[in-house]
Amino acid sequence: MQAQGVTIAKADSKKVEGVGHFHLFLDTIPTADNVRIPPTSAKIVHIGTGDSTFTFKGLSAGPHTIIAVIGYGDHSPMPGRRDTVNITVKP
Ligand SMILES: [Cu+2]
Repeated sequence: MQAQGVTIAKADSKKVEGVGHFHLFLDTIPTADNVRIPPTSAKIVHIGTGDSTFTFKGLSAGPHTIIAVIGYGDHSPMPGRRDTVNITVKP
């Protein structure tokens, strides 16, 4: 994943304009821009290390939707900073 105009960094509980980390929502509607992203679960991932890669393992065969949302260090979404990828896992 890449982000333009945003510095990807470790989650540090701070809300600094232009600095954030990736969140992935697997087959799940992302939280609204004014709602803090819930903790990591089977379908919501915070890549709070500042990395830009993540591998979902054990996905069932068939179509899936992953929505990436950049959130600030305090895990609140950056408005308008999201993108969607549709994938199909082969059996
Ligand atoms: Cu987060």
